[in-house]
Amino acid sequence: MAGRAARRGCLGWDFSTQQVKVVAVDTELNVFYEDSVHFDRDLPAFGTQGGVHVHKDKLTVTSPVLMWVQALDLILEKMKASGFDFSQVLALSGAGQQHGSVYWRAGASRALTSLLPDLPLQQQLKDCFSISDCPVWMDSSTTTQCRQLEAAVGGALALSRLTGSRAYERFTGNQIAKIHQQNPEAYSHTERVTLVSNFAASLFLGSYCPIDYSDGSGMNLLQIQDKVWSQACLRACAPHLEEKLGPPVPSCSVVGAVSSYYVQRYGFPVGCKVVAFTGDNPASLAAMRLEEGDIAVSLGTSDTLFLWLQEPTPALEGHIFCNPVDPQHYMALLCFKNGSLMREKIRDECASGSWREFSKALRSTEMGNSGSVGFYFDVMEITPEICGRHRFNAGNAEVSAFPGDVEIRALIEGQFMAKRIHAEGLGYRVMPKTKILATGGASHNKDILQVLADVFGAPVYVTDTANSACVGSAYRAFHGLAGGTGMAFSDIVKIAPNPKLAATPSPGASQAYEALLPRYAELERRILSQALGTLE
Ligand code: 5FX
Repeated sequence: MAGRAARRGCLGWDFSTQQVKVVAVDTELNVFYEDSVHFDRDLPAFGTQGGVHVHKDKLTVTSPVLMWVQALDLILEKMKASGFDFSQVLALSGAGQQHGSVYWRAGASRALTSLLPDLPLQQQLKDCFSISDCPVWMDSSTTTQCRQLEAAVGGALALSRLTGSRAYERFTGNQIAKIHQQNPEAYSHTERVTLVSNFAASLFLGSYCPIDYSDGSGMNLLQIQDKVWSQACLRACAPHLEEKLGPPVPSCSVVGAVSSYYVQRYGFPVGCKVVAFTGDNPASLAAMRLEEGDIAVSLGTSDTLFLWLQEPTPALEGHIFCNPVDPQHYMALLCFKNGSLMREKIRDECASGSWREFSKALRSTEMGNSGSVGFYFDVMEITPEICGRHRFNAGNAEVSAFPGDVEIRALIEGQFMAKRIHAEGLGYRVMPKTKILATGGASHNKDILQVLADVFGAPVYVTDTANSACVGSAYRAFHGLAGGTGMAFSDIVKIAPNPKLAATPSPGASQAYEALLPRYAELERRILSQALGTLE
């Protein structure tokens, strides 16, 4: 314990959907302490499932704000009880589930700035919120508000060009609009609206912390190029919103020092810096140390792509956020719903449920699958909005079935071609220095990763992303400590352990996919237009 207690470092927090987590990272960038408070298990009085309440309409999903406050009390007490030496904390930062919003009642600022060190936060902040159940990212009840917002700015694409995304139900502007429309009194009694990320940062600062550019990009309110609130979007969502949000700040800003509450109650050093908190996805990008031209692929239940972009072209799908570690650049997020569940289904159907057989099929078939292309969307896909299975032979004729090994390669090639095509649709280009970072269940399968390397024509590395939002937050705290905007993040994190190389492109890969990629894109358009019934 003594050795651990003496380590100087930064804390990285994650206020995620199901728990609050913290890691402590030392100056060599090694994680030396981890702790968590799990909402359902450790705070059962709030009665959440998976950290949320799903309401009767099945669309409204909220979390109690006081559960988050109490979780912070609890985790700090746990750390203290375990002997964690807060006096060695140089700086802290954190992440929050994206899009969720917290409504601070008029007068809350006073309570926040005058916290008494002998009482828990929860006791002192219990009357500080005008809405007790905060809408979170799983909420999808704001379709009306989405259409209103898009109409107000000239359509979905116009909104995407302005804010990085078309209107999404979970995006905060639409959530705020719903609260203003359905609960105008609570809205008018709100002096400040924060995201989950800057709500958590405000607890540490003991005053309102600004929204950072990167998490602010998940609101349908921020002009991602100019980094200012869009007056048209603010107007369309709710009155007096600009003053309730406060001006946004670069993600690597030092926003102040921890409140004296933490100094006196837990022994944090006076002046311990707080670096702006951001969203969990931007924080994970920081943990993976993505750089320009890199792409991270999380191969889980659904597949997610993070991209580092210099010049984004916002589209009707995916999200462009301001980059959390470099304010001149951007990141993109793309979700593909048919990920591992689809791979497992085809494994069961075509490889007797065996990954070994599945891999054998990938090895025994050729890059490009002799022209056979497949789309496998058993559940309605997000990117693009297509459902069903569609198979095409080399002559672009739709066929009803493929031999098992062809089916397996068509699935994996199709999944990765879709990722490349949709990433390119947002302005991404593979560069000579591009790295692909793979994480998640399927990243353990070398043969799947080989197809990924071949389709993108870039080396694939595997990386462990356990606690990535926390670790990325701790890295960001070091970055803020070293000067933030004036210092390259990559210089700060270069001593962190490197990801492991798992696959390099096979000879001839770029030729094999050069022709196949546009064909895949064309066939996708064909299926989409058939689905829309617009094909003559
Ligand atoms: C991203 O847009 C999301 O909605 C989720 O990944 C949340 O950030 C999860 F916390």
